Amino acid sequence: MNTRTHCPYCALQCAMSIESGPDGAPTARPADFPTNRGGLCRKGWTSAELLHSPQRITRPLLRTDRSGAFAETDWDTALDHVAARLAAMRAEHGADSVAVFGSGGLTNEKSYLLGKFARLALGTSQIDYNGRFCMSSAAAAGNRAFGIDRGMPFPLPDLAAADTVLLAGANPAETMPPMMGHLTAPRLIVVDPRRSATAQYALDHGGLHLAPRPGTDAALALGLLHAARTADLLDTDYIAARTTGFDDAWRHAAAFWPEQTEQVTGVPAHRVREAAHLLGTAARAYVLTGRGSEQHATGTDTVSAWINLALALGLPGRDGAGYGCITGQGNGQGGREHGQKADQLPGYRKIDDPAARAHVADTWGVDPDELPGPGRSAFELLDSLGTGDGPGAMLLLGSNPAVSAPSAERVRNRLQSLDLLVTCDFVMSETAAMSDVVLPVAQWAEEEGTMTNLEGRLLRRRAVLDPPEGVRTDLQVLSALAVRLGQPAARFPDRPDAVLAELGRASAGGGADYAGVTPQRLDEGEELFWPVPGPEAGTPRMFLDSFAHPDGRARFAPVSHRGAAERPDADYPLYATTGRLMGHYQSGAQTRRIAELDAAEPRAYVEVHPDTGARAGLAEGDWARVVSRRGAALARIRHRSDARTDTVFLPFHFAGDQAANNLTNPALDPTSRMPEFKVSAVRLEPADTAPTAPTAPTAGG
Ligand SMILES: Nc1nc2c(c(=O)[nH]1)N[C@H]1C(S)=C(S)[C@@H](COP(=O)(O)OP(=O)(O)OC[C@H]3O[C@@H](n4cnc5c(=O)[nH]c(N)nc54)[C@H](O)[C@@H]3O)O[C@H]1N2
Ligand SMILES: Nc1nc2c(c(=O)[nH]1)N[C@H]1C(S)=C(S)[C@@H](COP(=O)(O)OP(=O)(O)OC[C@H]3O[C@@H](n4cnc5c(=O)[nH]c(N)nc54)[C@H](O)[C@@H]3O)O[C@H]1N2
Ligand code: SF4
Ligand SMILES: [Mo]
Repeated sequence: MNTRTHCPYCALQCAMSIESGPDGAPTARPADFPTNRGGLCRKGWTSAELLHSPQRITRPLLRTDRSGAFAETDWDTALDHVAARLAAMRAEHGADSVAVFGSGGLTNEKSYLLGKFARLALGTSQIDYNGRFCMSSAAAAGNRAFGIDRGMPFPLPDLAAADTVLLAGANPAETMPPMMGHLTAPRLIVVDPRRSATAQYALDHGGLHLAPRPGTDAALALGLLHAARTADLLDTDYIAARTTGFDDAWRHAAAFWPEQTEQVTGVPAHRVREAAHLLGTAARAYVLTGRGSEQHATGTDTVSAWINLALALGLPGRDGAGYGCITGQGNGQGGREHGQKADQLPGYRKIDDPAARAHVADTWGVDPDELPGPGRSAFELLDSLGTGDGPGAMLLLGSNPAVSAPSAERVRNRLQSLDLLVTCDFVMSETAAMSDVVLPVAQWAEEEGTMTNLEGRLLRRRAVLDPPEGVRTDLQVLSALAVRLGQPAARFPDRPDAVLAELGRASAGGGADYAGVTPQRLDEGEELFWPVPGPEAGTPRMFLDSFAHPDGRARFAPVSHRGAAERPDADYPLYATTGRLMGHYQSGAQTRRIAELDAAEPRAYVEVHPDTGARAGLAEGDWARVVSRRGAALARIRHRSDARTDTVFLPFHFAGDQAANNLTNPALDPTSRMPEFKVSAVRLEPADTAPTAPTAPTAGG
């Protein structure tokens, strides 16, 4: 049996080995790999605990009455029940009455098979996934500028040779700690309304922290472009030779001279000039964006504004320079390529492109007319559930939207109104706890699969343990359901290698081409960055010769600053922004069940400037109600004297009445359909009660 695999959590996909601890229980240890170089964060170190947690679900759970308790059942009963209910729903209300919700945490094989399951076994167009909440704005802006979306078009270790790196809305010191080993550039510029751990690191190492008002990054990027041009720092040869559209883009930036930029963003004009100088005079510079810049109703244009800056300085497609978006979930990159998205077929193909439909239908052995068209985006899909228009049943893998979706109370009501909710999970997440059927699945270290990390690097997660008895893999569940829904078994293989081989064929010739990826090549340690169209080497650095648009040029986007969908006013005078802590992952479904992580941060808190707290009559440690137009979250006051006085910050890892998403605004970006997780207008009030919700529901309740 192998011992080496990769972490279950984020897109860095740190390598680890699973060893037998002193008590015989599996324990994770770091292993060497180019992204983590023998490091792990706290979540990685403790990740093996969930493999043998008493909170693990190991039997299918079923209930016929949503208000009643779950009963354990056998697999045949559970799968027969689910297939019969789905088939009945489809017969009565049509194929689109059944929805599928997937995840950027799923392996490439699962993502691919899930998309195929939706389109063929269910015939539904109603599939989307949680990556819509994560990567969609950066993906849309990357496609627009470069003609293809590979978040980081260069290997991470390239960053070590940089002179200047600008990080906009990313906090890797907490979200990807081993990545800090690559961020050794003498000048780090961190753009974050908060003095995040990464911003503090930059200040401690001779860099800059620019702290704009939440939702004003586009203005700051335009201002930096303005300042760089005024100081004659633009790469005019590159602009002429490798891009189109500069003049139109410049027309929007022309209004953002540094003093005007200060007005809109609050970043002092001299800091704007200083940052432009550091970036523009560096021989090797990178611009990187994270969710802080992207999770806005203007996220696509905001990322475009950052890319415009990078293009004007001549960075993308040059060795030792570039633009990249820092992908989030374990398979945030691969998960957005192989057909879980509402508008997509495998290989990053568009579902409304006749040639793409013909290629994929041919691989699947069906007529192109059998493939449904595009469906609804994640929030729109969740918001339509159980309404007259929307699906009445949903199958969900790898997400916990009862906690992580915007305006979560509204989403919980929609989930509650479904006729049938089926969740595949290994723990009783808040969403699983609302389901009719919970199917217990294997965890990362118990099954084989490939992932595509934040650099577009393919890697193989190996099974290092057997799953507990009674547990099946997601692929086995999808295959068994497909057969019960009348599909030929050969069309839904449940062996990961067979699915990968088919994925390779389906993606061949597409943007994200995996045709040449094989388990053998990965096992032999070959470094494969997509596209990998055949037996030749992959593509570690993209765009060195040309961009992926037909004319080979990158495109400036003519974008301006629009600002947040909701601004503070007399009733809701503060900005609330949300994000992550080092010790919890996402909705917390996994990490709140790990003793050490739960003990470190067991409850929600809200970071406030002491003066802001005092104005609301709140002191350090008090329980506050943070109230927006959507709802309220309970959180304990945590003072930060370095915080902006107009902005509070809440981590979104907690559930029930401590869920930050009770507040958040589902205003969607017009292009990417990304919700505005990073800006809500709120007020603070003393809470009259401490929270009531259990932080972690257990099996059965
Ligand atoms: N510990 C931990 N690590 C994780 C995860 C986790 O849940 N926990 N999740 C993984 C996933 S899926 C993702 S997507 C990544 C996300 O990784 P990051 O993007 O680093 O994470 P966030 O904390 O969401 O946001 C980063 C920063 O954006 C700032 N911000 C808020 N509003 C604005 C704004 O208007 N402008 C700017 N410039 N910044 C703003 C926040 O203060 C925050 O410090 O992390 C991955 N790694
Ligand atoms: N306010 C606010 N909200 C946010 C964000 C924010 O910054 N602020 N960030 C957004 C972002 S970037 C993201 S990525 C989302 C993430 O939020 P979610 O989509 O809720 O992701 P997780 O919490 O990771 O939920 C994963 C669930 O699937 C299970 N799971 C894990 N792996 C597998 C698997 O292989 N198979 C199956 N069947 N189940 C599995 C886990 O046990 C867990 O219950 O949250 C978004 N929500
Ligand atoms: S940085 Fe990401 S991949 Fe690495 S150990 Fe932490 S959670 Fe796992
Ligand atoms: Mo994410």
